[in-house]
Amino acid sequence: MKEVYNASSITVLEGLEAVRRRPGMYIGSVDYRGVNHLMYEIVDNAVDEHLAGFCSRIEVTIHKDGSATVKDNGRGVPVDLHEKGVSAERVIFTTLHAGGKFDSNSYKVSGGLHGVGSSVVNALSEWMTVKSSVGGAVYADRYKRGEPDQELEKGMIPMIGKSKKTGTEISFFPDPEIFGHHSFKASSIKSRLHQTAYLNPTLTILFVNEREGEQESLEYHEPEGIRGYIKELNQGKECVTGIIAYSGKEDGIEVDVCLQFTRTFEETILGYCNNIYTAEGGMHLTGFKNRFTAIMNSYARELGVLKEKDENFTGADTRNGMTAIISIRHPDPMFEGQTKTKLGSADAAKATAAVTAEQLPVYLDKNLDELKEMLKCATRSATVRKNQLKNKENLLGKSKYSFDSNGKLANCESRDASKCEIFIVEGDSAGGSAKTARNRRYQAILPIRGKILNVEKASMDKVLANAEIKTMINAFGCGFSEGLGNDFDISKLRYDKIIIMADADVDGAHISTLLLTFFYRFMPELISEGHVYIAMPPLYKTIPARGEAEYLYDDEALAKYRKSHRNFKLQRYKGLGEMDAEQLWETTMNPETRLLKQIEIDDVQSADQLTSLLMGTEVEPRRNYIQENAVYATLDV
Ligand code: TSJ
Repeated sequence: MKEVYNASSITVLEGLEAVRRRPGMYIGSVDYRGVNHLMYEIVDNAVDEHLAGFCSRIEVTIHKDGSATVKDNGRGVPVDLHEKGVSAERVIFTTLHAGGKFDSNSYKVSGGLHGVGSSVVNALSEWMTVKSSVGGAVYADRYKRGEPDQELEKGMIPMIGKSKKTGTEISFFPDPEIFGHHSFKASSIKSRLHQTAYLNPTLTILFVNEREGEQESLEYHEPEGIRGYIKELNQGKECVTGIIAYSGKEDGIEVDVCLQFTRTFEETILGYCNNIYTAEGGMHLTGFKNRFTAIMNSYARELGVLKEKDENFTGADTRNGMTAIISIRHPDPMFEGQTKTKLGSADAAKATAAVTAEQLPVYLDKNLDELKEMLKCATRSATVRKNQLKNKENLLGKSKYSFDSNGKLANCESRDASKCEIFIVEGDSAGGSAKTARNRRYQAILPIRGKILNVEKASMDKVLANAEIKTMINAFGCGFSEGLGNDFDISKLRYDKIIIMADADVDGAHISTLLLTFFYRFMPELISEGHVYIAMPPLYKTIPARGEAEYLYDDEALAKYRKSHRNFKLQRYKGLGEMDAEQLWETTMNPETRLLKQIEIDDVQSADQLTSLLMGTEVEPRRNYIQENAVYATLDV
């Protein structure tokens, strides 16, 4: 072996070993989400350089071979000699948690793995190359599975050229020994890059995908900032106010707030701290919400919307219909919670409250009509809330514990929830076949007809009055939650898997989207805990003169099959209803052979994308999902 290590490299190797031995500890998981994590960590370092004020452009490329390159026009990773006479670059890429030591800016600003660092990505990459352009020269270094792959002269990494520009270019290949066949999921990367662009209005991010069948090049630049993000979030909804935006600084904490009310019963508040999405919320949201409630109640009394005898609006009342983004920059944030995505710093609450108290009334005093619309939203919520208990009793009634409200559910025999599945099947005909085909011990069938109500548009009362939805709530057994109350208890869920089974056409995709929207709004834990799946029925069955029949899932697979087979009959399935019970079992229900797509929150968040994905207009992404989830399918036994 080459002697490329000095005395301190033993601990370095131990560190990298630890990362490779327990990758989940550092990046969460080793499926495509882990692969994407690597990308985010690298990109976040470039975003930090932007936040430090030295980088305006980041280019992200996914290459044909599955590697990636991230390039910025910042100052370039430092290459000068550092401790023990080794280039700073070496230390950065081989030492766990090296990041902070090199940060000259006052705070660690970006997100990702909260500074776990480029050395983790390096350790989990089959290879990584680093190019740093600084001081008129370009320097290059390379690694294999985190270990340096070239010798240094006097501790310096070699100069490979000259450049008037500065910047950093990192390429890496996620190690198949760690990630198996999993690869980057472009849709998630794109949505995250777009989000980063919204949060950094002077940054431009270029995304290039060179992978076969996915080729595209996109530029994200959002000079309107989070205001533009609110526009995107509220696209297609009826807005009852303009976009209310204000900013301020308190105790060294910068606060940006943007909000708008829509005519819905939804509350969507996204919080960020130093560009990190705080999925579990935290103090910045608490401060904003508390002050917002107080301000609205005080206006409501002033304007006579609430009379003396009336109770105050609840916080949830005042946020009914609100879409908001609260983004703060904190010099030393404290993250808590299960996934370290909850902001614990108490001074953040003080800051968002103070800035809101100072700025929001300035806008509302000037826009009285919008204020009145906001108070109407609160009033509607209060009315529903007051009727809610009564409504719930009336609508779900005593049938809450009886299993089926309209007799269509064919339940399974087992009461062992960990083994039970429920198929929600589009159409009575397919529902009938599914009932015949199923393993009745563990598989329940709930046929639904036509299109269930669109819960994004309908009001609470209507949603709860809908027969299909009532049946689902009753069947699942775990209640539901919504903006105005929370009865949901996932421990009561009667099925481990909720499997949506719809045709691979426009209508089928629409039904799936509506169902997912319903789960997302009213039982989000079902999705976040991984209980929701979509069955992927095949489009074709080939029956060759010799050899075994095969099921094909898209046109591309058929084209490929045609190349290697001549003499065969082809059966095309137009819909689930056309399959007999045996075919339905074999292709779509048998845990040994079926393909399931496990739904994740980010699939549902971009419902538009989901619809086109499910419709199969984009063949390649659909096939990727199927391949990705072929693993789930085989693990599904
Ligand atoms: F993750 C990573 F380390 F691999 C990485 C770092 C990846 C990418 C795409 C970019 C970067 C990066 C790091 N871009 N820019 C920098 N900047 C610095 O590391 C840097 C440069 C100069 C100074 C200074 O104080 O002079 C300080 C820093 C942190």
